[in-house]
Amino acid sequence: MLRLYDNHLSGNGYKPRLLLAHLGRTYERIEVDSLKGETRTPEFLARNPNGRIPVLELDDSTCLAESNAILFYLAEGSPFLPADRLGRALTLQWMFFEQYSHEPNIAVARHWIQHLEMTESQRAQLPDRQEGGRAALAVMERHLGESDWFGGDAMSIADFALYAYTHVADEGGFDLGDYPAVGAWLARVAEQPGHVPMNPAPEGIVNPVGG
Ligand SMILES: N[C@@H](CCC(=O)N[C@@H](CS)C(=O)NCC(=O)O)C(=O)O
Repeated sequence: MLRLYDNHLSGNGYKPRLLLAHLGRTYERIEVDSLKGETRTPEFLARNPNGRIPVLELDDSTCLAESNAILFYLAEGSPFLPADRLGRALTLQWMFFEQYSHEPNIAVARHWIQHLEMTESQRAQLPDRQEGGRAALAVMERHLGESDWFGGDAMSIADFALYAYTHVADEGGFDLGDYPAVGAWLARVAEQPGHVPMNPAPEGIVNPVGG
């Protein structure tokens, strides 16, 4: 059975949880608490030398890290990964945008504000991160003025990748009211059959066969 090493507060962990829910795949969910050092133990580093969740462990014990690589792996052959060459490349384009321009600003601002006692250095960097986050939201707003989805004509893993931290961006000090097309897209993603919320994330076996 697939096993997902995850943390219930993590948007990066939510990405595969959301896709697995849409796919109706059974998996075992293991909660890992980085604040207790559980991502840096020798056992965990053997699964991901980069010491971060999410990690997907396959039936043969192969471990796959990086949320967007996990999405790409799981979506193969499903409607959430376009079949055509350009559609796949556009999907990846938005997933790389998420990792370079969106997550390091929006997720990091949220993490600092919500889950940590900020250090002086983090407090000093926060306005720059928030400015970078607003720039990323503006890029999304512009795209959504012309298209309902990221990466193609239908919802794809690019939408899951971007949804994870956009829908909680207010927790990082972002006002989503400034981005009406982003707000409409968030509602569109959330109303799709198979959607699950980020919290509370279930523990143990999820989507059991016949369950
Ligand atoms: N680029 C990675 C980022 C993963 C990441 O930053 N994970 C955080 C939780 S959201 C983590 O495990 N941090 C624990 C640590 O740094 O020890 C991905 O998309 O999976």
